[in-house]
Amino acid sequence: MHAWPASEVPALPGKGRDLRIHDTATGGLVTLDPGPVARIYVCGITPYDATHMGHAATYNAFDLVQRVWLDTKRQVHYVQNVTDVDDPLLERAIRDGKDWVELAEGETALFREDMTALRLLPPQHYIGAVEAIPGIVPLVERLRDMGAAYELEGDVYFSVESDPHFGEVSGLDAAAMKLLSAERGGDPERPGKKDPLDPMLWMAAREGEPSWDGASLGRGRPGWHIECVAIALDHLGMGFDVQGGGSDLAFPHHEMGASHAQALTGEHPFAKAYVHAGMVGLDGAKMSKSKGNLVFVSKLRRDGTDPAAIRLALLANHYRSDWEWTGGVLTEAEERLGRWRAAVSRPDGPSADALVEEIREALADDLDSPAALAAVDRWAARQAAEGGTDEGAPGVVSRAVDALLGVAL
Ligand code: 5CA
Ligand code: ZN
Repeated sequence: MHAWPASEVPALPGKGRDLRIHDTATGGLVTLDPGPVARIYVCGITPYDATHMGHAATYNAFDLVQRVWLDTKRQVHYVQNVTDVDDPLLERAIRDGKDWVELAEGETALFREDMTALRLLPPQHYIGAVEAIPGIVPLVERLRDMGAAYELEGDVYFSVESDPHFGEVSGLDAAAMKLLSAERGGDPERPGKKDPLDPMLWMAAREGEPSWDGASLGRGRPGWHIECVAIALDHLGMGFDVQGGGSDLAFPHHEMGASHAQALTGEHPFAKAYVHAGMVGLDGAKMSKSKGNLVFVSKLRRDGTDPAAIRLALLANHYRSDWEWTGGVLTEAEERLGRWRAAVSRPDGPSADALVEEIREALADDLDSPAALAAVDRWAARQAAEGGTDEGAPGVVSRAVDALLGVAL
């Protein structure tokens, strides 16, 4: 699949700091030490509804990871998937009397537009589940042939006990895992499974549902976790730097994905850090397509909201916190954008050298974007109150805000 156009990232003088970030698997902060090419996989959307503020917040967090890396003069190899066939997508297509392919293509196109408007950097590889099927089938066959997977009434399940590291990503106990598995696409109650937590790798063709040639597996479609594993292994290999997504993906999705990959390769770990963004809520509940309590990026854009203000609203919250979207969050962001634009539109101002370092330091410290915004606020306030004589300063601030925060002033 094609991704979306990249907005240019201005190079800044000097060099950024190495990123220290919270890793779910260790439960603490880790300083990442990527090679000259940092490798990141971020789970993409299931395209059955438009991009909401929760999605945008999560993708914003991983965009910051890349901007910090780029500022350390590394290249970034970024891979994202699109879950363009799965139960929720097929269910929504039936509910709305739509063709599932058209639904997926339409929502993916809208997602690309939203990402472009928000200036979120595109992945180099943007891969759909359907196009990944030829790579998924041999992985499932291999897991089965090595005894890490088994068949149940034509479906194929992964055996979680085949990975000695199973459980290390989320750190949850069996009871918590069982609960979350039932809530998030698993089927712990299905009779005949070796372990209630075992996730499906390949689902045999069902009447009235799309299916593909699965060679020795028979016709069917892939399970959710193996989709991301096949794409990540194909484009990044084992031991890549960051696996990213919202906190609702820590279990089962990232736990199972890590186990699939570790069982397949005998290597550990799948990713060096598992990074999870908090959940954005609306009216006291997690914003979700299934609940329908959504604020869409595309709707705000249609209503004339400046995408830079949407982006500032996301940045005003720390990526790991759970927060509520309100009209007030957006109004505050619009006011801030106005102040910043006024401050950089003057021909000179107070020196911005210290400011660039403050933004760098804030972001390198577990992506503390609220602290970065506060630093720019202080410079803008000084500019408004007393101005300055540094002719380069407004340009430096514009470029730093663009390069490090993705906001065009
Ligand atoms: N296609 C799978 C991943 S392979 C999926 O989870 N798709 S999704 O469309 O449901 O979510 C896309 C991303 O947005 C995931 O990282 C998910 O954790 C994140 N996300 C979903 N809802 C919210 C929310 N309310 N707040 C923050 N992030 C969210
Ligand atoms: Zn995924």
